[in-house]
Amino acid sequence: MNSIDKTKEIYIFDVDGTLTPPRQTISTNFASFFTEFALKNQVYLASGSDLEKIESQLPESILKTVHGVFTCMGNCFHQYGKKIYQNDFIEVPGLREDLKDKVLSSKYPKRFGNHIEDRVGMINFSVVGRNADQEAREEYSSFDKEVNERTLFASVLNNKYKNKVTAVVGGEISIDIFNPGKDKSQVLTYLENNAMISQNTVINFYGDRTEFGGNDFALASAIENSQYENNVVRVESWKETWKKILFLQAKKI
Ligand code: M1P
Repeated sequence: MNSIDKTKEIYIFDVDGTLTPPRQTISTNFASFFTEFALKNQVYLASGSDLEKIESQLPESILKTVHGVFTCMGNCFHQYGKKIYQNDFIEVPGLREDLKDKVLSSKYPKRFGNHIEDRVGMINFSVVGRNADQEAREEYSSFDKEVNERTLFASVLNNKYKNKVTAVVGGEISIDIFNPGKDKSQVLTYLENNAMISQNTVINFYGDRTEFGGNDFALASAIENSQYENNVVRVESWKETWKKILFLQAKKI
């Protein structure tokens, strides 16, 4: 972690799809660039994933330099190597049965196991299964793009369990499920409640799923509707994130 006091401007980055391809390691060149960037700026990470996965994707140079890592949709926060808080998921009767039924009923033909992954304050659900290898991920992702399975199933859950759970799409093969409000908007709430930002702070947020129904949407809209000057940047990939950071830096010179 660096100790620059730059409460005037902060940067929040999603991880999968924004700094790395989903569940893959960050590119070496981008990692060097991003480490330098994090040394000079106040940077936070905000992922749907858990710390163990993020640690396998990003080098220590980044994880030690950033000001904090929000994981599991903001249900857990790590700073200076310590866990600062975590929320529990409140179970909803019938939900797990519906997830199991979906694994059985989906028209996608292959299953690789680990379909319902419990994380801090949330569940990550995948029809193809989290044990799918890269080839199987890509195959499922093409199927999902054609039939929109994840978005449709997330809507089914959101209708059926209104006020009890929210389901959103992130990454390539899964959906994130949590209790209402226990989404990435918790990042902004935490920074505000702990005086980590001030009235004059400019908040920059980079995410690949900032659209409605995506797992960056809640944070993107909380920032956009806040009192703070902000830039919410939607990207298609880590390469675009890199380009957009460079563009922003060029504008500031
Ligand atoms: O950030 C959202 C999700 O990104 C990845 O999703 P998938 O495995 O579907 O590609 C994973 O990191 C997942 O854990 C995370 O919730």
